[in-house]
Amino acid sequence: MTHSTTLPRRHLLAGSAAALGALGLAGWTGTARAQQATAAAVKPLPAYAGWKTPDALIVHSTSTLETRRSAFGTSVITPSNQLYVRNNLPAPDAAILDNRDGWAVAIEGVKNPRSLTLAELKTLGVETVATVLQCSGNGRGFFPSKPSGTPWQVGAAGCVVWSGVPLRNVVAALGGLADGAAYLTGTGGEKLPEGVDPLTVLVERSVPVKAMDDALLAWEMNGEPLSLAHGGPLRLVVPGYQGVNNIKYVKRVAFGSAQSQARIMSHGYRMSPPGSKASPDQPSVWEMGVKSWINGPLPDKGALKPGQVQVHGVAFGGTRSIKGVEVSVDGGKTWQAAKLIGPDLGPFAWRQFALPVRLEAGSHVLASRATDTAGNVQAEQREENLGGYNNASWRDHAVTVTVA
Ligand SMILES: Nc1nc2c(c(=O)[nH]1)N[C@H]1C(S)=C(S)[C@@H](COP(=O)(O)O)O[C@H]1N2
Ligand SMILES: [Mo]
Repeated sequence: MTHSTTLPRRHLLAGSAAALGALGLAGWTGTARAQQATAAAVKPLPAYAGWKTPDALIVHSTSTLETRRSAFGTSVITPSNQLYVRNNLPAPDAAILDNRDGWAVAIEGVKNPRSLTLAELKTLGVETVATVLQCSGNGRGFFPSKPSGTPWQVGAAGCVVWSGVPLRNVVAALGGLADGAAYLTGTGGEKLPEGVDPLTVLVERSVPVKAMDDALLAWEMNGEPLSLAHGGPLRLVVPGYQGVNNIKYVKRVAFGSAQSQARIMSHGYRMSPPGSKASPDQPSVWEMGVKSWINGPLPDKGALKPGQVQVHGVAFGGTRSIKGVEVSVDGGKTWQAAKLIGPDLGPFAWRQFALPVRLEAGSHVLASRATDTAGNVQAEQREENLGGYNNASWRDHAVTVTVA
C-alpha cells in the first residue's frame, strides 16, 4: 500500500470511480482495472481510530483493523497507531473520555463490594507490564476450512505496555475475596443495542481466578492515556490470556463461583471441534500458547538479491517466557537456533529473534518455531476448530521468498 495519506480515502475512491465512469467500461485498460481493484480494497479508517496510521493497517471492517505483517518492524513495542483493533460492539461514544477520573467500576465478590472511580483506583497502587495483546482469531486466515469471522493473518496482535493498578491491590483494599471465588469476570461498558436479549450481545468474559495475580486495571498504554479504541478510560488487562479476556471500558469486575452467562462466554470463543456445535463444556480461549512468526524478509517487495539476510520475527509463550526460537529456511526440514535480540520485557511480552542466513537464487520457505521455558514447543499443525481460534501452527505461519 503506497497511497499518500493526506487525502481522505473517500476522495480517492470517488475520484477513481468517476474517472472510470468517464472512461466507460470498454475504455478500461488493465492498469485502470488494477488501480480500481486497489482503491476498492482500501477502506477508510473508522472515526474512533482515525488517528491510526492507515498504511500500517488492513481495514477489514469498521470494527476490525489488522497490523500489516510488513509494518511490525524490529523494536519490540507495537506503536499504538499501528496496533490492531477488534470491537464486538460499536465503540462507545468518545464522551466517556471527557472525565476519565470519574469513570466508575463496580467490584463484586469481595468482602466489601463497592464501586471505585478511576481517581480512587489511582491511589491503590501502580504497576507497569508489557504484554502481547492478541485476538484468539489471529491466524484464522490460514485455516483451509475458512471459519466465519475475520480472516486475520498475523496482525491481530501487538506487544504493548500497560500502566494501572494491580487487581489484587484493589481486592485487598476491599477486604479480600469473598468465599467461593473460582472465576474473575469483567464486563464491558458499551451501550447495548435495544430490543435484543442483553446476554446475546454483552461483552463479558470470565477467566480462572488465578489470573488475578497478574491482572491490572489499566488506564495507560504505551505511555499515553488509554485511547477509546483500546478501551479507555479503563481496561481489564489479563496478561498471557487471549485478547477477548482483556475487557475494554470495564465497568464491573466480579468474583464468583460461576462463569458469565453472556453468549460470548458460554458459546463464543470455545474450542469447538469441527462439525460440532459450540457449547459451554468445550475449552474457552484463555491462556495463549507458544507461538512465533517471521516478520522479515517477506515476499511482498518482490524477489530478494542473493546474499545475506536477517531473518527476524517475534515469539511469545502466553504466561511463560520464551526459551528459544529455531528458524528453518527449507520449510522445516532443518532448523538453526536464532538469537533472541532486544530487551526482555518479561514473561508476557514477546521476544524478538533474528538469524543471519545466506540465501542463494531460488525459492525458500522460511519458518520459525518457538519453545517456552516449560519446554513446550510450538506445534507444526493448527488445532482444527469451528471458530478458527488459537492458530499457533509454525507451518501455517511460514513465508515463501524468492531470490533472483
Ligand atoms: N468491552 C470490550 N472489550 C473487548 C472487546 C469488545 O468488543 N468490547 N473485544 C475483545 C477482543 S475479541 C479483542 S481481540 C480485544 C482487542 O483489543 P484491541 O481492540 O485493543 O486491540 O479486546 C477485547 N475486549
Ligand atoms: Mo478477539
